[in-house]
Amino acid sequence: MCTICGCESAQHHAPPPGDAPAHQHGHPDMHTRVLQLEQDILAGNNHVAAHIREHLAAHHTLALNLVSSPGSGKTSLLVETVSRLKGRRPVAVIEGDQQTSFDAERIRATGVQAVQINTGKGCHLDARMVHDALHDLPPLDQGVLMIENVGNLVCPAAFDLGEKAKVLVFSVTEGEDKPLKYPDMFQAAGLILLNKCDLLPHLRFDMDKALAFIRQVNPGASVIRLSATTGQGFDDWMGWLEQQCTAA
Ligand SMILES: Nc1nc2c(ncn2[C@@H]2O[C@H](COP(=O)(O)OP(=O)(O)OP(=O)(O)O)[C@@H](O)[C@H]2O)c(=O)[nH]1
Ligand SMILES: [Mg+2]
Repeated sequence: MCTICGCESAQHHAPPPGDAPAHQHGHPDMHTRVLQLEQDILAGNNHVAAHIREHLAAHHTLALNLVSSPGSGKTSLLVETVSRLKGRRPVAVIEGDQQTSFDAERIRATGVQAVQINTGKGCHLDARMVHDALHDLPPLDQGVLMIENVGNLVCPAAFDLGEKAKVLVFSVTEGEDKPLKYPDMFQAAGLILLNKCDLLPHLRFDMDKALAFIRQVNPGASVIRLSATTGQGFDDWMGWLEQQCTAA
């Protein structure tokens, strides 16, 4: 575990370029032991994630892991999405934040069930947390489980939560350079939702450059441009969801 932020991700322990390995602190065996610990943590996480995936497959439930930097619009997107889904399919949300139940309350206001996980000093959800939260939800046969991860473009990339895909919410207010600055997260994403497109007229956001950067790190990723505020692009997003549900 990282003593800086409490995170268990391997990324934190990568040596800075041209520098001594992070966390080595002059002890020859320390780096080896840290790497071994990370491998054990990730192996343990993957074991629980595989169990979750089996459980969800048995119920034909589509699970998506929403990741982004803080404030990109994950909860806003989910509020609009679950409002459209409810009544058509069983749907529930697991919310991850370091503190507060604000996001779960926003989901519950739509009439959809939500479980809030507070990670405290942790900067991402792990499979054990999702596993425990599933005990507080009914089975979602032929339905959808949305998992909103902690806002963070680094650590959540490394942790499998048993989801079908990671959906990356990338808002146009963040700048077009993010795919190259945080390539692990953009590589891990099966779908990228380019959010806050209603603000494009007010921003200097180079759309062509952003799309080229996404292609550079993840040539196979689908990209949907939308706005959680105006609903533009939601037909494409709901269509993608429906396809995934059918496949599940
Ligand atoms: N203009 C505009 N604002 C948006 C859009 N989506 C979200 N916002 C605003 O962006 C802010 C953050 O939205 P949230 O949905 O809370 O973002 P989040 O990713 O869930 O944030 P964290 O959970 O804290 O990481 C809020 O003020 C939203 O109203 C959008 O499509 N357009
Ligand atoms: Mg949120």
